[in-house]
Amino acid sequence: MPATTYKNLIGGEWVTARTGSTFQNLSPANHDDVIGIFQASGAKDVDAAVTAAAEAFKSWRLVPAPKRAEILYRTGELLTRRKEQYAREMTREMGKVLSETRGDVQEAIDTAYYMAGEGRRLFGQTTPSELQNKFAMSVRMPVGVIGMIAPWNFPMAIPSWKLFPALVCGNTCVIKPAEDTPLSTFNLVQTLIDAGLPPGVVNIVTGFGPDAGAPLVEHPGVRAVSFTGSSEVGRIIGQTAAGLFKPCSLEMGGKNAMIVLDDANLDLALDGAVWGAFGTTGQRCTATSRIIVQKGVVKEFTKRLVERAKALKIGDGLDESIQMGPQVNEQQIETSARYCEIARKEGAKLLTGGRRPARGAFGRGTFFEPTVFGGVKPQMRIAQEEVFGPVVSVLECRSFDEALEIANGIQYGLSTALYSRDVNHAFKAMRDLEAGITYINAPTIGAEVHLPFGGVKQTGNGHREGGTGALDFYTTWKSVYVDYSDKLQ
Ligand code: TXE
Repeated sequence: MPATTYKNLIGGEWVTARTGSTFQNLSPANHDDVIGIFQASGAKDVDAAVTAAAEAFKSWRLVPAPKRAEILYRTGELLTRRKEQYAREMTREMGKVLSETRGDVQEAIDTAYYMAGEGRRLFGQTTPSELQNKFAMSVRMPVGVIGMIAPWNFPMAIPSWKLFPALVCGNTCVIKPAEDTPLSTFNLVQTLIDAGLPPGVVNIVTGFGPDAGAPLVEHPGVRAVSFTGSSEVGRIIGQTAAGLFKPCSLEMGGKNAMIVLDDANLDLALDGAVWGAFGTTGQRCTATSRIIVQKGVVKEFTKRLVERAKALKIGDGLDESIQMGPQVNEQQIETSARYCEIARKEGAKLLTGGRRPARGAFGRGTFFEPTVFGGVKPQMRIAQEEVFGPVVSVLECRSFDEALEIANGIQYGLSTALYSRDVNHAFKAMRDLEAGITYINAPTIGAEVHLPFGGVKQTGNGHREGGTGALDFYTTWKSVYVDYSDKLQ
């Protein structure tokens, strides 16, 4: 069967790119299964999409927020019905196992319902005025056209974190999905359309970062930019947006620490470590990549972690018995292999994995073995830099205070976890770990959509997705004074 060609969505019409170029998207599990042919767009396509979004904004901003919210609610209902189909398509295009892609779609459903609820809140404030017979309030206004640039690791959840709050607040959007996972964005946006979203309110432009992403950031009609991806690209986008005085939300890397103290429930900590390090094949910004283990249990913990890593069944995520799928593309495999080499040279001990599995059953799929390094020191690059693959480091510490120092000794600050039965340690960890998220006796992954998501230090620039914090990015405050004194007071 010939591969399906997907077009850009601009002003409610499906159109080919003005560049005349396309690209093919292949499944990472085998590199034979063609997911589809997508438009390799350029600046002119972006311009057309932004123009359509600006036109749609004129009427969308006037639709009452509870009515906008009804479309999101229906989107949640339709996604629920389509969950299995979309999860399967996501596994094919991105690689992570079915149980996880079902979770990814579920997160979009949860976000749809949560943000639908916000349509009846979007609270502003009333404030006393300094003067008699004068009323003062601050109200939330939509920002305008929002440019969104998405990554591939949560191909439906992350676009939903951006689109749904933006829409309920009355903005219109142009989204550029990651080149590895455009299909899931199409599925999400098609669902919005089926739920009643008017033409032009969401526009999709597919293509590569510098060709389609950069013009979106630079476009004068785009009033704010929301980006999730690498630190390198985040820095470029942040600098461009700053030069244009454009609000910009950046969510980037992590090097997330899990601390395991001598008094921890080791079985629970091991479950958390395996899930945190190898879930999504380690390709989460919240993935557990450093496990800081206290001296008394480090030997036993490491031995059992290696056994668990070796026992993981890897393969095509469409097979329900598979526990870890491929990495998303060749570049990610090369990054994992490169960091394993760096770690070895720095003196870390490779305990298992560290390579692609022998081709055989894996064909041309981009697989990498679950990898554990022991004897890692805090200053080694493997303990400092994001790998974004199934590679985890074990570091030994003598005390809780030393564990905190190691955990905080990095440039990132996204997620952290503490495994301990000591309530004092739990509260100190909550207070002292420099991170946007801290879990106590739970893995570093597992965010819920109604809580703020984001990090400190170089993980981001202070904005939060999820929770009501998202509304702060997608609205701007207007102060309104109503003087009913009939005179200049
Ligand atoms: O990210 P990129 P990649 C990290 C992770 C991973 C690394 C590389 O460490 O190994 O990034 O992944 C678009 N102007 N994360 O190369 O390049 C691009 O088309 C505008 C962490 O996939 O940052 C895509 O849509 N846009 C992360 C998006 O940016 C540009 C999730 C992300 O791609 C652009 C993914 C440009 N100049 C990767 N260049 C997380 N925080 O979860 C690229 N893009």
